[in-house]
Amino acid sequence: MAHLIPQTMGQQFGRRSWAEPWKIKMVEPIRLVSPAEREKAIADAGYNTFLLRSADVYIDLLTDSGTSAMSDRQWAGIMLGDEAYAGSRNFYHLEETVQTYYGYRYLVPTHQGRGAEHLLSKALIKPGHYVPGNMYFTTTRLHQELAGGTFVDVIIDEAHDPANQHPFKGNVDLDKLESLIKRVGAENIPYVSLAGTVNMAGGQPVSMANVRALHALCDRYGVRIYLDATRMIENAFFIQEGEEGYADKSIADILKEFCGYTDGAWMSAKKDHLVNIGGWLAVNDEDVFESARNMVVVYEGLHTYGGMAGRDMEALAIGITEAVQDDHIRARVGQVRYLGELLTDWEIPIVQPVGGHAVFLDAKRIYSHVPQDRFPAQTLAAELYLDSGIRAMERGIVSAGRDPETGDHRYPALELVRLTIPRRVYTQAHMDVVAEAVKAVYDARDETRGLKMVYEPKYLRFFQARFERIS
Ligand code: P71
Repeated sequence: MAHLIPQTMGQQFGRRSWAEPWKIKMVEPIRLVSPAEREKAIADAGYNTFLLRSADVYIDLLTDSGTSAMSDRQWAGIMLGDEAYAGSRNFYHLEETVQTYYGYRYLVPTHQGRGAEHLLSKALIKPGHYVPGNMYFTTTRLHQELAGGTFVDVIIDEAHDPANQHPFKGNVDLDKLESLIKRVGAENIPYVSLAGTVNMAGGQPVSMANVRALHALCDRYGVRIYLDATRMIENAFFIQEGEEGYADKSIADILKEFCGYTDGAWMSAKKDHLVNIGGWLAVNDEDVFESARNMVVVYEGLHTYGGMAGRDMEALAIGITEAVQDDHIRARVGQVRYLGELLTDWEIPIVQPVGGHAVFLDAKRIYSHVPQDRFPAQTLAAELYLDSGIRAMERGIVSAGRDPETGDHRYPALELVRLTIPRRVYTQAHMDVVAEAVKAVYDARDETRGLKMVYEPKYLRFFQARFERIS
């Protein structure tokens, strides 16, 4: 056989390679457990990857939430924690950093994203209200519903089609929004719930043109816009790369301009901000601030820590400044894209274009012979673990839950498995292992029959539901 000359990825694509803007200073050993151990572990977990023990997982792509590697600067910040009950200096550092990069006036810290969702939903939503949004997120919609609101999806239709190549699939469909406003009245819409990027659509971004037009529309009707800024820095990268007029603007400038079209934001700092725990709510409206600041002491902690330790707030403030660096975000999204491009080239159905934080496998197409009420995405996540000890997350019918009115399953158009990439944690070799595992499971797809649900909790069922194999 002729000797093959190996080529780097860069050479294969006819360009010079780029690398991450960091080097590794400390490592956490991981190991692949045996096939028999994996068989037992996933059965014990009721075929639900949320119920696996992480010691049984080899490469953990369950989520990018709280799983990032902190920098040496952030760890140094941990040692600067001011654990005073009230008025910790780390709070003021955090407040100033959020004001600098996001531009909002007032800050309320929370333990994580859903704490902020809870405060905002309670502050603004009244029973009978409608909350339009660019696709639902599980915790966000639940808090809106618990406050008495009804969520209405106003994302563009392209977002529900995994093969559609629209570059800004997170965009709001302004016609859908305007007809909702006309139908229910602006006074029954407390705010538009805008997310950048859109997690459940595949990590898809919102364009600057769209948020600008949304702002103009909402201004006309007197409707506020609140932003789920959880992965907004990743969203800024897509604007810089793909939207006319932004190639020469910094990520920080794009982020600030985008936020300027909104009235406030909530944040799960466990994503973009490179920390393991934390969140916040930031608003411009003094009344909303007053209300949230009063509630935070009931549900989270004093208004200068909101459930975080002083050291957490310091690591978070430093994390924000690292997260908005252009070279950081290029490497982060670049790694996700690398995995996505491998799978695309091998013709494995994934959500296109590849989003910011994850590659989403299209379980509906991969297991086209498994009906949706046999949970194709749940099944695919279990099969991936069985093959290679890789943990992914179902984002389909199990995540969508039941309709509160009818009690039936909601049947979402997207039936996906999310391979979520933690920030600064895995190498290109890990991505290769993952890609090969997906291919092996894909090649064996015809043997799979699906699952049946044998236990279903009332709220956010995907976390704790249990399944059995259909044979
Ligand atoms: C993710 C998570 C964490 C999660 C949450 C629920 C089910 C499974 C996993 C959390 C988000 C998010 C967006 C856009 C608000 C939250 C809540 N995502 N908005 O993707 O993605 O934040 O987890 O800090 O409470 O794995 P929180």
